[in-house]
Amino acid sequence: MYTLPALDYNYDAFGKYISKTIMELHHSKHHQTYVDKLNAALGQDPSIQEKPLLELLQNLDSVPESIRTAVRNHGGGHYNHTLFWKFMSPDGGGEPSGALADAITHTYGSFQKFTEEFEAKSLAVFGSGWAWLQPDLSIITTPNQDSPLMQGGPAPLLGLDVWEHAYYLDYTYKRADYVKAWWNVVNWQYAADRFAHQPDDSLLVK
Ligand code: MN3
Repeated sequence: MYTLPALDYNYDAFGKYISKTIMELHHSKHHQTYVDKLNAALGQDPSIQEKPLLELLQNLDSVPESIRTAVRNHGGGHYNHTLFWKFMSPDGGGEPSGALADAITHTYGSFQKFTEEFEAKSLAVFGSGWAWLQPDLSIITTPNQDSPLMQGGPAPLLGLDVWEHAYYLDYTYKRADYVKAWWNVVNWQYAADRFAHQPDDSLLVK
C-alpha cells in the first residue's frame, strides 16, 4: 500500500506565491486521491503488487490492461506529486549554483533564457500536464499525470505541475503568473543534487 508522503514544510510555507489553501487541497485531497486510487487499482491484481511502482511506470505494457490506465494516471500522479513537493522549499528561489548552473548556462546561454524557455513550454501544455527539466537539460512536457519515465526517459531534475488545481484559486486562468511566481519557491539545491547524482526515486515513492 502506498501512502501520502509528509511535506518537509507547512502548508503556509510559500506565502503569496502558493497559498495555504492550494497547498492543503493539493496535498491532502488531490495527492491523497491519487494514492487511494492507485492502491485500489493494485488491489485488483495481486500479481503486480510486488513490483515497485517506478518499474510499472517504466513498463506500462506489463501492467494488466484492466488496471493499466488507473496505474498510469494515479501511479503517475503519486510519483509526480511526491517529486513536486521536494522540488519546492521555503528557502527556495534564486538561481542554481555549481555544476547545474554551468550546464544550464552552457545549454541555454543564460539562466534567464532557460526560465523563458521553461515558461514557454509550461504555457504550451494544452489542458493538464507537467513541464520537466531533464538530466540532459532538455525541457519536456507530459500530458495528464504521465511521467518522463513512461517515455523511456530518466527521472527529472525538476518539474512543474500546470494542472489548474495547482494554481486556479490563486491565479485564476493566469497560468503565466503562476509559472513566474513558482521560480521563487524552486528548490535548486535539490535539483542540483539530482543532477550531480542520479537519484533513486524508488526510495522516495512509498
Ligand atoms: Mn497536481
